[in-house]
Amino acid sequence: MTSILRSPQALQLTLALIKPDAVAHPLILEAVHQQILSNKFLIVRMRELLWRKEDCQKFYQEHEGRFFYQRLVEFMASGPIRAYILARKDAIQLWRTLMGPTRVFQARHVAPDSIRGSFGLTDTRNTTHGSDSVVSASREIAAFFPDFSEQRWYEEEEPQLRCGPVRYSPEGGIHCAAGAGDPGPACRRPVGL
Ligand code: 3AN
Repeated sequence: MTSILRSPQALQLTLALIKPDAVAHPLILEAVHQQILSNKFLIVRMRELLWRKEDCQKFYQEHEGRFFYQRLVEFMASGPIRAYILARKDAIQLWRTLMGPTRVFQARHVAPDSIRGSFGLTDTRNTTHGSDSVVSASREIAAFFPDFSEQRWYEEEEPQLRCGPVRYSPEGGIHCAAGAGDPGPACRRPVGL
């Protein structure tokens, strides 16, 4: 973890995943992407990947032994997923609110317009994942984006993104600071689709 002091205004980072049930459906995938944009998240990085079962097991190890663990691990390795680093003020809490409750029946009941309330199929196939704390966001971002340095991002990109102007690239699906002549590392780096 970085030890740099952050302004109270600093953007917060979170890891968001779109799970195989949603990536398999282009309209749902696009709808979730649009929810990210319309809720004013900045997309810092994005990639699509196939997850190996061992990586799923490691990621979800806190749930090892629970009745749904095996099912969850098999499912998450069953098809492509999309991973995002999202930035926003209170990104962690806001993304979790947008996702809705873990259990789809509950999501449909108490948060029918949430992502899981709208698109979730079952408690396992529940469309999205989001980090639940600053510590887990750092760990999860590092798991999916090993080349991403949170410290460097806070030093170099965060101030520009926070103070704007910001440009969204529909081709790359990410936001970049648009002020300087140089588009910044996020825009220079090819998106791993
Ligand atoms: P969340 O993703 O809402 O933070 P966690 O971290 O408790 O929820 O659970 C991780 C994942 O495990 C969930 N997204 C869901 O796919 C699966 N899961 C959690 N609880 C259940 C359950 N009772 N039945 C089936 N799958 C579950």
